[in-house]
Amino acid sequence: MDPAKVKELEETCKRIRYLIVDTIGTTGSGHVGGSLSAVEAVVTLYYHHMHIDPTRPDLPGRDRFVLSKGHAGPVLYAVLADKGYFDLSWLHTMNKIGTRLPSHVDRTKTPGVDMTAGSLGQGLSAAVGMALGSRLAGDGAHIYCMVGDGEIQEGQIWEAAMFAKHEKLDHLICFLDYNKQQIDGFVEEMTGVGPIPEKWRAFGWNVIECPGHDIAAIDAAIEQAKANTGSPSMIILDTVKGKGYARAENSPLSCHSMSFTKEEHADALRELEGGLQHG
Ligand SMILES: Cc1ncc(C[n+]2csc(CCOP(=O)(O)OP(=O)(O)O)c2C)c(N)n1
Ligand SMILES: [Mg+2]
Repeated sequence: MDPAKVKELEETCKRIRYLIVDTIGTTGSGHVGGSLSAVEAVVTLYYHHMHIDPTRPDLPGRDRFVLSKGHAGPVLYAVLADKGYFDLSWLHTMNKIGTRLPSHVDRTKTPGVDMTAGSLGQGLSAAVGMALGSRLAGDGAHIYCMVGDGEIQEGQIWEAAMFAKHEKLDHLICFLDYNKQQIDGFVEEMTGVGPIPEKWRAFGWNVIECPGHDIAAIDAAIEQAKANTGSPSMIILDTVKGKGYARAENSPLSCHSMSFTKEEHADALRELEGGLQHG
């Protein structure tokens, strides 16, 4: 990726972080930590890699993205709104009565959301099914998925992993948001999931370890995954939970879901607005 594009996407990430925090701040509480840790990967996908059309969310043969860690809805909503799938004003309705943006993603409610998720462990299976379906249809689509590091404690993840390799689903590219925290503690202290790369390799996946907030590195990882044949790919993103918003980033183990007073919301917007390029 050329440096100008990297710079452009870094600016996009700042805008997306602002929208995430504004969305959750307006709602009053929400999943700040795991939304902010995923920003660079979701932005690199949606603004550089995916074959999609915001004016046609149901475009046949489009690439798909399954946000298996469905509680991180705000990152996907911010990206979809910014890309024009729906009006930015929808972000201020998240989780309110009658909204089309529930806190956990729902494909029946939101244009551009490819899969419903929230019950952890299920999304990867859905992505595997999509990848198999796409291969049968011969449409050449790439199916992207993102799981959390706590989420991979779910047994269903490993059933899906085994089947994806068995079927040689090389158009399935998954990200693991390795932010080291889950809802109530550090992942390694709750039920250890390591060594993570070795486990995915043992399941036959093409494993790529990647600094998770580095756009150029994420882009290179996706390129490598796209070039790989005969096995699905797992891109392990070394990330920071709450990245880019000081109150969250500095509150390990309490930024999974945070509440916002009106004052905290205003302070957060001032902090994040400071980094935006104007004009
Ligand atoms: C099956 C299931 N069990 C429990 C939960 C409650 N829950 C929501 S988020 C979360 C922690 C997820 O941690 P991780 O996968 O590491 O996500 P991240 O750190 O990216 O937010 C849990 C336990 C759930 N949504 N689904
Ligand atoms: Mg986590």
